[in-house]
Amino acid sequence: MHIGTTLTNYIIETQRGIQGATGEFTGLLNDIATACKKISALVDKGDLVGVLGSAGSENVQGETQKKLDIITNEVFIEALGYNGHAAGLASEEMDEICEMPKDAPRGHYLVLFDPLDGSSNIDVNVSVGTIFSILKAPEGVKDPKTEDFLQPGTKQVAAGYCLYGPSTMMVMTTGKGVQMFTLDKDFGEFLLTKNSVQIPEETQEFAINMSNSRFWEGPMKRYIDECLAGKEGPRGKDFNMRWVASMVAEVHRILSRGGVFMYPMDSKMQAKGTAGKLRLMYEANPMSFIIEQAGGASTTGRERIMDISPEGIHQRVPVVLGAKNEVELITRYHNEG
Ligand code: AHM
Ligand code: MG
Repeated sequence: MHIGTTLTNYIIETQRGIQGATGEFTGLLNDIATACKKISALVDKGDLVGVLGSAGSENVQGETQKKLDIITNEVFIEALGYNGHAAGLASEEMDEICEMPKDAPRGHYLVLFDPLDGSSNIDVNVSVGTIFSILKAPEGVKDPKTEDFLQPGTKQVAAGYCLYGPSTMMVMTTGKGVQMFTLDKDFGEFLLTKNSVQIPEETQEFAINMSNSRFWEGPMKRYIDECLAGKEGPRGKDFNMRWVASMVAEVHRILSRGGVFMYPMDSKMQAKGTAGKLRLMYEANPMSFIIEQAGGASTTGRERIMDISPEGIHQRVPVVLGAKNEVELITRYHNEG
């Protein structure tokens, strides 16, 4: 596919390669692109249209919601609920799976999304993003229930994110590599700007919230200590560190110039009875699909993320993803205990 082609053309071409495809998948990805364009416009305008700040409510995770968390969630439901491409929707911002409009036709796909990831960044004008994961509804299921969404990441038919940064970019995979599209705001279309993105296997850059270091488990402490020891340490090279606190921006940097991202398990979470910070269905699985498709790897430290059989729609997991060799080293440290 040539650089500069539209996202719509790209999707139509991709679907042509799938036997028995009906155009529903193309329609669905177009709906997602429409939602992301709307969110991009809202994020761009920010304070001019009064969308910044707290909404004064909490989501199912007990986190304070921003006004934009709620608005962007509605944008997604509006764009995907009525066109007959999705069978069901689930959002990080909603306790239960979304009730689909009674009078609207239904498609065959399940879409899980985090409409505005990294939203703590929105009020300080730092990059945020949308993440989505697409599964097939089980055969014959017209009105999917929560358990129909609980499929391992390996079952995803597509996943992607939209990064609202200096440019708005849509990055996605349908299992045939990773493509990057940039929104041409004059033209109103996402245009292909990078084809078949690959992550270098080696890196000298890591991303982790260092303020949690005293709570980490031994293997994670060991890995970071060795990175920090630099040229004189066992790794024999100096490392650089970045932490945007916006997973979409973090993953995008790794796809663009390499690196490894970690949000590991820690004793603070253990004490609260949670199994990690990031959500398996809305964040970890879609990002793992993209990273693996770009030649990287993704694990909890102990198992491949996409192999996990989900137990709950809002389940959390530890996440280590990025450069293959680094992820393998971190996995080895976890296996050694
Ligand atoms: P959110 O979905 O509530 O925005 O939380 C997810 C975000 C990730 O984008 C980011 O990697 C992480 O939370 C940052 O967490 P912390 O503030 O603990 O560094
Ligand atoms: Mg999130």
